[in-house]
Amino acid sequence: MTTSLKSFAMKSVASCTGIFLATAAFSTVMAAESVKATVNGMVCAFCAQGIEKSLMKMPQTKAVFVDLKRKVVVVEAKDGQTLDSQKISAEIKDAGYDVVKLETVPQSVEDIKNAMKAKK
Ligand SMILES: [Cu+2]
Repeated sequence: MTTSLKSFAMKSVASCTGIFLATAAFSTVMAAESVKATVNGMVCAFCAQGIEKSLMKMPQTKAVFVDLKRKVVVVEAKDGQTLDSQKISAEIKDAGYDVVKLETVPQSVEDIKNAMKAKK
């Protein structure tokens, strides 16, 4: 009885360490990459929705975030994928808006949302 309890305890410690190591490796290797665009002409939620839809169609897109007040559109790449910023710019222009600035940032959509919340 005592022996089986001991071996059970050791097993669970081992699996916990395994999960911990896997998580640590995951977060260092998978640095998020997003394209942040400053867009003129977006005035309402429908504009935001339309842009979001067309950008979500790209196979490399993991997430899209549109902030109307700040005129910002953020597209996050799927892990290990690279976004084509020119294609993003073209998609937004095709939808009828003006792209005034494009930059690649080492942040996820979640990171950018949190940073904006912190600034408020
Ligand atoms: Cu609109």
